[in-house]
Amino acid sequence: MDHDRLVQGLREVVGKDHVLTDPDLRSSYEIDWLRQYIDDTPCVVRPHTAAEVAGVLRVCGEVGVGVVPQGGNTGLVGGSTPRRGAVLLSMRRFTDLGQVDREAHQVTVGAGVTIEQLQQHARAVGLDFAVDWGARSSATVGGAVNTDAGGSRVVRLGTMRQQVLGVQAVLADGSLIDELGGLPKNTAGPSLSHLLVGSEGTLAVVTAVRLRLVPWFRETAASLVACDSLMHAVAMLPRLRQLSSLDAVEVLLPEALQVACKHLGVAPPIDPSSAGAFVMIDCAAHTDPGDELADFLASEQGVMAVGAQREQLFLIRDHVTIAIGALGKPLKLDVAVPVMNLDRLVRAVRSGIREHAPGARLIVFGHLAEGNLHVNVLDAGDAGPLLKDLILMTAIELGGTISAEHGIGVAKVDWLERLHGPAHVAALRAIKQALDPQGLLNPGVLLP
Ligand code: 2HG
Ligand code: ZN
Repeated sequence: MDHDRLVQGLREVVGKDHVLTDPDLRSSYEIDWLRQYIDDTPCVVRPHTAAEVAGVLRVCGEVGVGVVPQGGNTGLVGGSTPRRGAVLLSMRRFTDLGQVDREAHQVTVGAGVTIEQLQQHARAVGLDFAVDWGARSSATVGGAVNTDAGGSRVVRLGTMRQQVLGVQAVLADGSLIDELGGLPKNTAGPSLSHLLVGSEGTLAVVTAVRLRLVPWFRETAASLVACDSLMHAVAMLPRLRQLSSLDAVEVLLPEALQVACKHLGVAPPIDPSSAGAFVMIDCAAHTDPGDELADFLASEQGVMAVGAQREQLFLIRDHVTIAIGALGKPLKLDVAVPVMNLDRLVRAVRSGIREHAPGARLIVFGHLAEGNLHVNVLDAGDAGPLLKDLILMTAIELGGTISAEHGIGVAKVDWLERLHGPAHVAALRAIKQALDPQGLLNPGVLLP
């Protein structure tokens, strides 16, 4: 690779202030927030228009160097940190917040807008954005589109895929796709925008997104419910789903509740060892949903609802990842299975750990309604790779997936074909080859 030609070419496209070659300036882009994935990049380039992205791709194509797009750098699977000498393409300058279209309940925003900025922008006119999770203040819309982010409100409002009406994106050859028209009905052929949702930066660079907005439910009521087992928690779902104000159903197994409270230095709302699973139910509506939630809790046999402030519950929930990260580098997996199989999944994981890494610490939490568990194993030692395979293969065998919301990144490429089968992966490969024959975009991610 001709380093000088690369840097000079990129400077001509974005200006010299936006090509960072100094190691001190590059360093925060070269490592993810949980310090799991680290590598060097020759430079960080920070365009701020789609035309500049096209210019960056042209220069990188000419020099023959890959491009890793990065948003808020909150990913958990190594999908947006540099590798293989690729240029790091930071999308954080795409911060345009379009005017909210109140008639259509839609807005167009730049890929570098954070989820929190988007929520605030929508709330300023009485609307809201549907997808929400703990990293909202750093995670960007572009990253969320590329991973098909989910978070806590999927039970009511769906994942990122259901919010995206269309995208503007630059293809590897520098051409532009523009589907920002926002038509809810448009059957003129397959949607290229939706092909890009979940494509993890391997097919195009998303620069702007047209998004659906939802009503802002200002009245809320939440409860932490202690269940004797995970099975019992799952058994609540049919009746829970009947609640018209149901907004989120999160689950924390005792260890998760314990580590988050300890990290925050707060007393747990209930003794973590007193139950087998804790379910956080969040209700939201235009009028106080407290009665609806209270009626549900009163009629549900054998559960104990803990009186706690909603803010406190969310604080605890949003800190589980950070608390685990402070204890070490976990084996971190994001799997989902049909809810009826959740208990079998956890049993298999526990027995695998007992057999192969008895000293390891298992911390499980996640999104109950989607059967999505975050399986974190601390101190797995040499058994890490074996446990990873065991957990991912168990999820597949139970009819589930190896990634529910974090993506494949570099962490799970080896399991993609085992999940989808050869025909599916061959089709994905053919699409990649057609759109990015040089393999410029996010090399090493998603496809084996
Ligand atoms: C969450 O639900 C995130 O908080 C992070 O998806 C999950 O740390 C994890 O494993
Ligand atoms: Zn999650």
